[in-house]
Amino acid sequence: MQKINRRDVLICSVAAYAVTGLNAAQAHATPATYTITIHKFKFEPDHIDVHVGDTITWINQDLAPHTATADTYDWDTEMLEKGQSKSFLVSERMAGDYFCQFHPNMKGTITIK
Ligand SMILES: [Cu+2]
Repeated sequence: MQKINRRDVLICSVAAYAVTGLNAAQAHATPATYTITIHKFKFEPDHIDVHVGDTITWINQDLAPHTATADTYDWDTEMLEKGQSKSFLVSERMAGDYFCQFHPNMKGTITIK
């Protein structure tokens, strides 16, 4: 039986780490965080372009409670009172239109780049 020395094990570990790191870099170089302010019954901005792996935060600055809810109901911030926020890590399923459950005329769109 061949003996495995410590050096071989170390090289193997470093190679595995390098491959993992490369895949992550290809998927998305630098994850970004985007803030959408809910103000005067509008999502500001009402359209954002994001990458999978980015983070979107909704923060409500109105006295009235709001939600950011996918048209498909796949994701939902649920009720945000004044000053409250909710963040989601962007996944493919977040692409598309969303609205406020209390004020359905409030609309926003997420585009995955
Ligand atoms: Cu609302």
